[in-house]
Amino acid sequence: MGVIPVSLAGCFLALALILAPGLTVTAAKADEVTFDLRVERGRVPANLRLIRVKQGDVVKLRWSTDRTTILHLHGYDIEMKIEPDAMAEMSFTARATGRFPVSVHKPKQGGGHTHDPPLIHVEVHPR
Ligand SMILES: [Cu+2]
Repeated sequence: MGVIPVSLAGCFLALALILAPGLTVTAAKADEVTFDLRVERGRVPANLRLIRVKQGDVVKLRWSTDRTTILHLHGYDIEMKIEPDAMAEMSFTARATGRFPVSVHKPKQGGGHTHDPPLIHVEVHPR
């Protein structure tokens, strides 16, 4: 009597192994990639100024800062205010390929805003 459950378990194991490669491919098509970015005196460390991801990735940019700053991811057009002592997450699916700057918005007298040179660039590469 004890033999049957054991062979059944073996059967399930074989099935799982057959399915595994398919699952791996699916996961590789939509990676979730997270970057921790610290803005200090209006700058991001040099080694983090170019973020490279693949098309389809779910990208999470986790920002922290030493002063209140308004960020704008161009192209994807995400604007976000980040403040000291709080982590702010900028999350998007990288559908469009290209090179997209994240710049700081500063209110301009008489309306509108100005852009400083970009803090970082996000490069979305075709898969
Ligand atoms: Cu802008």
